Amino acid sequence: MTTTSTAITPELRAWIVAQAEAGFPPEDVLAAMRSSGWPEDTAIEAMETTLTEHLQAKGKPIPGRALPEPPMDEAATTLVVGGHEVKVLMSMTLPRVVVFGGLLTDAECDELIELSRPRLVRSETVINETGGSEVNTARTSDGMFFNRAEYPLCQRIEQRIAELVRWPEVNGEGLQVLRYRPGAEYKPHHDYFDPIHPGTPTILSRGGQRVGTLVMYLNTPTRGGATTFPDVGLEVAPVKGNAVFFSYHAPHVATKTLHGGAPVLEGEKWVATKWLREREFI
Ligand code: PD2
Ligand code: ZN
Repeated sequence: MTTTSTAITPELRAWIVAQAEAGFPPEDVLAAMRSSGWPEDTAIEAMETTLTEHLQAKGKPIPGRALPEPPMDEAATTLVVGGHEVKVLMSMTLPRVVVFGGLLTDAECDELIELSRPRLVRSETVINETGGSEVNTARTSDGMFFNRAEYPLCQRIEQRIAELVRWPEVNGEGLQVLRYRPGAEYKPHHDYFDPIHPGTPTILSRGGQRVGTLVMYLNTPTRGGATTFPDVGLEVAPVKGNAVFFSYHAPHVATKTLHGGAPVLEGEKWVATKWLREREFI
């Protein structure tokens, strides 16, 4: 890779952004850069880097950048993934949220619970300064991570998810299982990693940003435990086998993907979470 970043001075960056915001097409901006002596490859890379960073900082989508997204274009009420029927129960555009019915069978939910139960430990949250993790009162569940494809069950679910949201299986983190006891909750947060935190580059070195989340409900608590989206007043009821999917095109509040797990009031709540990264998660 060429290292043009040192050549992109603040003045050049400001000029490229000003041209784009004034509505000049990229070809014209490139032509102007070429005629002031920039080699074509360097000019293209400088433009791409500058405009991507600029859009990302403003929380705007980057044209041409793909996101996980279910095949909703046909407005079908049922999606068939790997021979398994999944219902579309609700969808919205901002935040991008889709609620699925029957993503997991009762037997799959029960098996995930039993495989995870002996490995549960108090859940931790990321330490922003270092990229490490620690116990935090904002998250009072117990949890564990499976490795990707650790059991045939995990692999089957991972394949189904990959097909459902059209995102490579290898870009997924291993499944996380959480158990919330009565009173336990997960206070509202974003699942992406905030670029302002010093620990973020370490986290991003394994597959880049998170771009999507799927929370799958493994049981139905008697009361409480909804997944909430406070920016838009949405509450998704935790119903065994159902799942809520949401995607975020940038690590930015403009995605309106602030979400939380409301306190469980009666019974337990079990979920499995699948986080999707930009690239292969190693
Ligand atoms: O359990 C939930 O509803 C929930 C809410 C918010 C899970 C997550 N976030 C998560 O696993 O990121
Ligand atoms: Zn979350």
